[in-house]
Amino acid sequence: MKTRITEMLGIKYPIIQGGMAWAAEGTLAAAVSNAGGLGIIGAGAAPAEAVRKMIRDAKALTDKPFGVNVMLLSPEADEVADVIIEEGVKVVTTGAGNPGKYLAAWQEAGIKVIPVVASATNARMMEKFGCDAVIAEGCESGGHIGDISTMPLVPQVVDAVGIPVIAAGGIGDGRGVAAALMLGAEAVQMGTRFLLADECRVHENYKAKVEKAKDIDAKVTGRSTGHPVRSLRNKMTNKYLKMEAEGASFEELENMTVGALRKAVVEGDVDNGTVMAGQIAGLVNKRQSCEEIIKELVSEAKECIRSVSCFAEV
Ligand code: TUI
Repeated sequence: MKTRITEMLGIKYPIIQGGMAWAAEGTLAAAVSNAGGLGIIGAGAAPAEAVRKMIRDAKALTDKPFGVNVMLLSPEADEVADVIIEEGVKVVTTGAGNPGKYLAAWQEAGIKVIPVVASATNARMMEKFGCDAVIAEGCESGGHIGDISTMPLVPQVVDAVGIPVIAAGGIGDGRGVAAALMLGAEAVQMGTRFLLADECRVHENYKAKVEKAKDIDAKVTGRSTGHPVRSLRNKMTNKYLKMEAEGASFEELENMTVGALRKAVVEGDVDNGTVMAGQIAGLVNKRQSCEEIIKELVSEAKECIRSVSCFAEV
């Protein structure tokens, strides 16, 4: 399964684990990289020194390449950007904004820079800035999302740029991987599936909530505030959506979500916390090691592509 992405990143399979804030630590990233994918540490809003520790944890567990996701809304982003260079990280993905101000320093350090984009226009801009690839993330994803879903987004981004495109949003098994490749993507990024990985250390209550979720359970809060976030339906989303429909103020709504991801991931309060997960959560219900997940994704995707190859003969 060679693509420009596997070649660029030095990985065996075109599978990248999403850099989920709080959930994607050094242990998960190293396990994914050891299994032949690309593991990503999610810096989220963590202080730079905490990110440095996660990077060192990953280095102790793998000699394979791994990446760090910089969440650009984080007040710590400037310091995290420096730590990534100091620690010799090879790949950076960015989310929730424009990474422009960090690009020159990262590129000078030889880091591959792969921003998440939510539109073809944004992808074109990232290519012009000199980014190495883009992740086209559809709004099926968990967490902070854009407006366009994966099926229309990926081919439009593929047509808009010459750099390789990684598809994300709504991909949970080998069928999704095969479909993304059909749309012109050269790798996939998956978050929700890795929440149930043995090496992912989110609270047991969080895992159980993802395991039990149905297709309709992934809701979007914050459309009115300009910070739309997809998470699993619970007491918090019910209250938030009711207040949002009643026209609550930006401050009232934002206050409900401050620290809420940590509450769910670390404390296991999946009623009042934010249980970020994508629309594919309904399909994600197996506890497996990262190695089992990646092996299964690859064999399913291959089987899927073989099963439709008859179309090439007519
Ligand atoms: O970043 C994500 N997903 C995230 S970040 C996050 S942390 C958080 N915690 C609490 C509240 C809010 C966030 C949780 N999930 N995905 C990548 C992503 N980036 N999705 C969409 C975008 C995006 C959107 C607009 C990227 C760029 C963009 O515009 C670029 C520009 O020029 O501003």
